[in-house]
Amino acid sequence: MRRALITGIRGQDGAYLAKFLLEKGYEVYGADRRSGDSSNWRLRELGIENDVKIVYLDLLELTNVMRVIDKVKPDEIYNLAAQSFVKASFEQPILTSEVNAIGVLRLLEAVRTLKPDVKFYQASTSEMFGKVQQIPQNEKTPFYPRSPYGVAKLFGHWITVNYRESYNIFACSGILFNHESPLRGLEFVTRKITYSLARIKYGLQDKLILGNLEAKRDWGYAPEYVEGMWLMLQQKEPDDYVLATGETHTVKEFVEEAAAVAGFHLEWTGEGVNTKGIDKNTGKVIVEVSPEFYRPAEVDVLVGDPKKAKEKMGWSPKIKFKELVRIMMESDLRRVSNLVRSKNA
Ligand code: NDP
Ligand code: GDR
Repeated sequence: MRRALITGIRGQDGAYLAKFLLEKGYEVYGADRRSGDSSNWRLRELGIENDVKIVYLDLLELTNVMRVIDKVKPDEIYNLAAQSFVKASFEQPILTSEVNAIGVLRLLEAVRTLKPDVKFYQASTSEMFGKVQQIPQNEKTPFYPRSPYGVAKLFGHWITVNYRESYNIFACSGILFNHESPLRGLEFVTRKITYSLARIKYGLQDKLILGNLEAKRDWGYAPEYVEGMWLMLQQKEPDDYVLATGETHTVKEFVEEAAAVAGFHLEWTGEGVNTKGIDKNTGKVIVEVSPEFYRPAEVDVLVGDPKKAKEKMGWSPKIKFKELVRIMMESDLRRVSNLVRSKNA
């Protein structure tokens, strides 16, 4: 039985990857940093809460990381743990770098010392492209990160490449574009949109307040992306791959599509921070913009080219923008409706 260690087990990708690997027959160890709210809700929603073996691991502490690697002796490590919210990285740049940059190095040092034959996956990101030099972006596109998050992840990417080249470790860096799902954290724009619109629909909230509506992202479906992570570690040679859909849409388009699924009849007025989204069914303003949600430096447009992943690993995403929005919006409508029903019961 192959044994996998997943850091970031309580995050979106950790949960989907754990489910995927359990279905493949792996023994799955999930590394939890024991934060105040070590909530199991994602593992519970996927029905695997009791199937994952939890170990305590914080990427900030080298001795802790070493003991876990020594104890678990995994065949594969998926390093998904990170301070993953780009906006917060402007407020916590040092913590973000400790976790997202030096944290990767701590893991790799532990691997080099204790388990050099492990297969290692690093969760890299399209945020490393930042101020885009080329459209679409592929594995050869130059990097120009635009946030402390992106800069720290770039270190994580290069140190992974460096340990592969220096010590012959089977280390892969997956450069993943945004991927979403009903298990996405509420701070990220897609889930914020679908959850807020569902709450507005059921009378629990008046408005959805967003930042930059013009940013463009290449949004895919998380369960398909975790399969791509696993495929990288099953190849003959370690390498780096872009996973993306190849489509890009604005935040505004995401709101429009989600609003339509939720049964609103959205009409826009104004521009920039004065933009308002009015529901024509009721005449009420349901979307507004606030500078509070803008970032000091923005990544304007991301669109990935997943050609290499398709040619070398046979990976290609099936769920594209419209279907993704529908899945997320319908899931949040169900969630909020159940909540309202249980409150009224
Ligand atoms: P989440 O934010 O949902 O999950 C990240 C996890 O990392 C959380 O469970 C968090 O723990 C854990 N974590 C944070 N700090 C530490 C630490 N010091 N030590 C150990 N664990 C820690 O992220 P996603 O699942 O969305 O993303 C997974 C990875 O992929 C991240 O590295 C992210 O940066 C990267 N990525 C994500 C993309 C996406 O679109 N989702 C795209 C490209 C890359 P806790 O639960 O306690 O907060
Ligand atoms: P991102 O995701 O920064 O791409 O990082 P996020 O959903 O936070 O932002 C996407 C875009 O939407 C704009 N935006 C808003 N964002 C948030 N969160 N809240 C708002 O109210 C809002 N209004 C507009 C943002 O400015 C941005 O342009 C995600 C994370 O999962 C990273 O960990 C991962 O590496 C990248 O995706 C790929």
